[in-house]
Amino acid sequence: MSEKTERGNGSTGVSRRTFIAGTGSILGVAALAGHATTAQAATTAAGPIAPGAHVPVLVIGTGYGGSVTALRLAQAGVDVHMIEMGMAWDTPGADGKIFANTTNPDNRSFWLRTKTKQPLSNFLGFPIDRNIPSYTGILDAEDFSGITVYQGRGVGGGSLVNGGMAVTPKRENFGAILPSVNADEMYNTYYPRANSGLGVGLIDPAWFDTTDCYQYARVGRKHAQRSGFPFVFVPAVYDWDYMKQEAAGTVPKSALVAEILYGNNYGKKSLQKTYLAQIKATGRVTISPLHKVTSVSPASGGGYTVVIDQLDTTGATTLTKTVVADKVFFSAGSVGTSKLLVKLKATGKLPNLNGEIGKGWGDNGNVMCGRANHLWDPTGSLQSSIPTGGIDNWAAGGAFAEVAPLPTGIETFASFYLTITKNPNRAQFSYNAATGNVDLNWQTAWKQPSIDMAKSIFDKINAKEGTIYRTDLFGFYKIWGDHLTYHPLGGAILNKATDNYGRLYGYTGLYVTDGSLIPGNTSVNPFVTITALAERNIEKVIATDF
Ligand code: FAE
Repeated sequence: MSEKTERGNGSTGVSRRTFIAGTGSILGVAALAGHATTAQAATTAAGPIAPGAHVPVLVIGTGYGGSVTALRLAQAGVDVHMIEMGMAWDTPGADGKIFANTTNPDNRSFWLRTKTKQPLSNFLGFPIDRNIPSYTGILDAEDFSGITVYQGRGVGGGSLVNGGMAVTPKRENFGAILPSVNADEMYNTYYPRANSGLGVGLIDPAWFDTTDCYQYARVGRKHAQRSGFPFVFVPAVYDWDYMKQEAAGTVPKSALVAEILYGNNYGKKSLQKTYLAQIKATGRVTISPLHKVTSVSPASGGGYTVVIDQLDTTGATTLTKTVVADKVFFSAGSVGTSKLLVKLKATGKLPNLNGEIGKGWGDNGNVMCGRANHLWDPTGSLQSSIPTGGIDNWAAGGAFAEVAPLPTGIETFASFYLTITKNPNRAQFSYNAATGNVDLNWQTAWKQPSIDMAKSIFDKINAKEGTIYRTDLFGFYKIWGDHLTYHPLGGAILNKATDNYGRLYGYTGLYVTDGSLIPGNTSVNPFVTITALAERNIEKVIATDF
């Protein structure tokens, strides 16, 4: 058994250990969280993947698609190696916390940036980004020509950084989300399995109605309902009992001290506490953090040659490893998987991938805005970082708006929203031979349909309430946050680039399991659908391909 500890060069001196080395580090996270996980004693005893290794299954990425895949394979008796470019996030920094706070970003906050790139970039018109030491931090703000795509980096993928909103789409919308998938199977079997595996739960409505920390959401509900829009409670993967204890002051706080975007130290049930804890308990899975897959190609004796760069916390490659895997699962997220596949096809490593690779990418119609409320409508200086309600105008206006927090610690009189819209625009990834990079041809102007759909809600609310849009949150006199997405989807669409279960066309033993399978929109927040689809696909693949 090997254990490896690397000390970062950043100000907090965060270190990381391989989660698979039998260190009990996931249990350590649970202990910090002050509540139990499903993890049993660690039985796996292995370090990062060894150069020259020959493994039965290699999974690229440790987000939702990758974690579901690895767990179900391991439970079926298959040994799995997971490769993750980000850090393990299992060891506290000098401040005693694993994750940095949103209001005080440090080196842990961003993936290889010297200045933060906060989604909400301004306050009162002034830029709020600040310099930080470059480090393999947790949130990647990946810039393409017309859009910045936010993604989680580390063991747990997007579950480390996201808002935890765990939404199953309405059944009547499912046919437009995944047209080739049997909806009965999804709603009877795989959505329930995903919700249970993720630990999804709903806030106690009575507590919602009285607690200070959801004053902002109650104002959002009041304004929605006065304009005739349905307000719906949104389930989440937060331990709601823990949040009540946070409010009572009896446990260390995370949602109630604005932890979001850069990780959550206690109450959120990220994959570390759910699927990854179960994975650890199987004893059949090893995870190599700070390892980045750069190439996959057919091996001469069968299977696939996989090239992996081992990184240090400056992002530099310290060792390049070549291994062979009988089967490879691409679970690097919509952007990560699409970039890999597009490059591998264009550079002749996987030339038989079909012409659908890189196509059908969408932003889930994300657009942000704020509204300025009257002085008699305060939204509260204490705001839980976990959103718990939304305004549903999907059928009439193509928009589902989360009532989001603005947890600044002071009264802002602002209502803030992330709206998911039925934006029809789809972009394509393509290989740029001159730079060696993969580009995305999204254009900022393609957000206009999203803005129009969001306005179907907020123009009406503003008219009813006699209020106006905030113009100071995304620049100087700029209403719409139309430069970003949190929800990248597509690039290797199910039943187009792959068969109807994620097997890549053109090769045997190559699979896609993540958000790149979904054609650009889920009508709600995507991770429950990504998880449920991965559950469905891996069940079929285990039954037929192993
Ligand atoms: P993902 O979770 O991104 O995992 C992919 C993993 O692969 C990452 O850990 C990568 O570091 C790793 N990787 C990439 N390339 C490589 C490579 N070459 N070699 C090795 N490893 C690699 O993929 N969704 C919701 O449903 N509700 C929310 O409330 C919500 N809030 C969000 C808030 C923020 C700020 C962000 C950024 C996202 C949010 N999302 C939310 C989106 C959600 O986290 C996202 O859809 C899923 O994480 C995507 O899951 P995948 O399995 O596709």
